[in-house]
Order: sequence, then C-alpha cells, then structure tokens
Amino acid sequence: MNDRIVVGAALYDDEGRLLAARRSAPPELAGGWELPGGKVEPGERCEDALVRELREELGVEAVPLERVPGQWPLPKGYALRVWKARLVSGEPEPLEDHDALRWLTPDEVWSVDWLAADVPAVSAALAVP
Ligand code: DCM
Repeated sequence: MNDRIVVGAALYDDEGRLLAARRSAPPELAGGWELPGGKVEPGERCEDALVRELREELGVEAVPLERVPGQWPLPKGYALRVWKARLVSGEPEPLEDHDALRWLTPDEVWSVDWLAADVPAVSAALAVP
C-alpha cells in the first residue's frame, strides 16, 4: 500500500518562504538539502507520517495541504511524495538527521544544493499555486 514511500513537506512560513533542511547523515547524503520528512510506517497514512516526521525532526506542528502531483524515485526502491504544508506552531529546529535549516525566499530556492530526488520535487512544488 504505502510500502516504501518517503513523504516530504514543502513547508511554508507566513511570508511564503520554503523550508530546506541539510542532512547530517548518512555520509553519502550529508551536506545535501532536502524537503523535511521521512519514511511512512506500515499501516500509516502518508499525511499522518508527514505530521509525525515534522514533529520528530523539527519539533513543529504542521498541517498537510494539497499533494504535489508526481512521485520521485529514491534509492532502495523508495519513492518520494510531497505535500505542501503550513506551519501551525513552533520554530523549526534541526533535532534529528539535520545540521542546518534555512527558510528560502522564492529568489533563494535554487541557492542550496538539493539532493537529487528533491530537485524535481521542489520544481513541482513551486508549480503548485
Ligand atoms: N530522502 C530524499 N529526500 C527527501 C527525504 C528523504 O532524498 N526529501 C531520501 C534519503 C534517504 C531516504 O529518502 O535515502 C530515507 O530518508 P530518511 O532516512 O529521512 O528516512
């Protein structure tokens, strides 16, 4: 069902900036920037996984909005699905798996070194009004 799905959030703040998170692990991904998120657990809904991951990784409460059309391949047979999401409360902190966070204005979106799978995912997220 939702086997081997990784969910990511195109998380925006009130000023319309997009959150990017820099991975600290594993070594082959460290230093690359991603949309925060993670693996969907067995029996879990994708949107629930997204809320859980943003809580665990960033310490924030967020609401998933619309799904960004598309799905992007990841290593080991996983696939990345993305939702636009709105920050409800909390200030994101890199609590797990990340060593830096940045809120990117529209002009800055391509100024970070996104992980390969996140490049088309970010493009698709920007295309959703
Ligand atoms: N991943 C990615 N882009 C994201 C989220 C995850 O490329 N926005 C990749 C990194 C790992 C895999 O998905 O290879 C699993 O992520 P995690 O370790 O966060 O569960």
